[in-house]
Amino acid sequence: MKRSLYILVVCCLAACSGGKKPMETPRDQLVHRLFSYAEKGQIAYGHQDDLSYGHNWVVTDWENDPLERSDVKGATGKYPAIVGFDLGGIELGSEQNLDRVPFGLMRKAALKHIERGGMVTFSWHPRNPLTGGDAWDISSKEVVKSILPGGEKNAEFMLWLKRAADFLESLGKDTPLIFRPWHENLGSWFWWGKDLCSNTEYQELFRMTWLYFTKERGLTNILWCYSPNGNAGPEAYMSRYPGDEFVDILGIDTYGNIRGGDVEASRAYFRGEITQQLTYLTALSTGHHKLMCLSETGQEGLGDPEWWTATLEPAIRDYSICYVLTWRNAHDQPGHFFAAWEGFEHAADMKAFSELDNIVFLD
Ligand code: BMA
Repeated sequence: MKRSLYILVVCCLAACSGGKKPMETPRDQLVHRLFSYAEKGQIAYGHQDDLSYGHNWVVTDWENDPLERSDVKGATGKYPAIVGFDLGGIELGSEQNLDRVPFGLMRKAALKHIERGGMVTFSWHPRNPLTGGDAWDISSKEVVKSILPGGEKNAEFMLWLKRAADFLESLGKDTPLIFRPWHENLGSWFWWGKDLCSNTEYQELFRMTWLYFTKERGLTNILWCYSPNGNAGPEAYMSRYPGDEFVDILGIDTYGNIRGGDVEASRAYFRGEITQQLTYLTALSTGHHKLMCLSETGQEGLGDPEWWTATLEPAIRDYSICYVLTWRNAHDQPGHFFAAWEGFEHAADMKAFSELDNIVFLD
């Protein structure tokens, strides 16, 4: 479904909720901000870990660092509208996450970005609670079952949820944020993935997480994003959907790496994939009255010189996604980056993207 119909539905929903105007919470403000992008045909741009490190730098003395550095700012002159962070490691009470970002820095960077007028989103790659391995340890199909109520690891896992909730709560209960747990659930590379637990077990895990954060901890400032890998199609997408009560944003993760060294063919392939996936996501988000986003994307290494303006933007411009987030620029893996930086040979293309009327950066 194209933008005009989507907007009509969203406006009707807004009108129907008329009558007495309740006080707008910071969470409501974030919802309205995201919906207003859809209304205006705009898409907010986000980058994972943007303020904590970049392609060849890392914040070390975070307590004193002004957190002004950003690869995206270096390339475009502007900060991204959204910054993504990952909680992986918080469950063990670690000082830093799986990518060695101190949680103190994460908290400071998230609050700083919000103070600048930006938005924040959190993903989570927790360790495997049954085997002790990492999020990618798929050696057992019993993991989700073991952490659900009645399972041998339930009590321990509730402590993991507590630690994650403690961290998010430390940002302030009035701080609106997006939380995107249990992502890419239709592939089988995480312990909560497709072949690793049943649909029902997955749904119970998502709901249990939501219930703990929302009802037990009162973290009603959170917008919940459900973000499967998008290539599995609409039936699969909904087969693990936890339910409308537990989700605010429908997301998909889809990457566009260069295939077989052929830039043109890769562009066509990515555009085809995005068209197919955002078409069904539009229908679902309209039907379920949800926001939608491209929760993770990017081309590792940006070998397509015009990835931003000739590949990404043409692929997404006709869809009312409220944001698109590209993945991280690792400081310790030279080829693992998804945004330009100052001095990168194709940086001008990302700058041109940042100047488009329909793409929102932080001014
Ligand atoms: C993956 C890679 C890993 C990283 C993980 C969590 O996609 O970037 O290097 O540890 O995300 O951020």
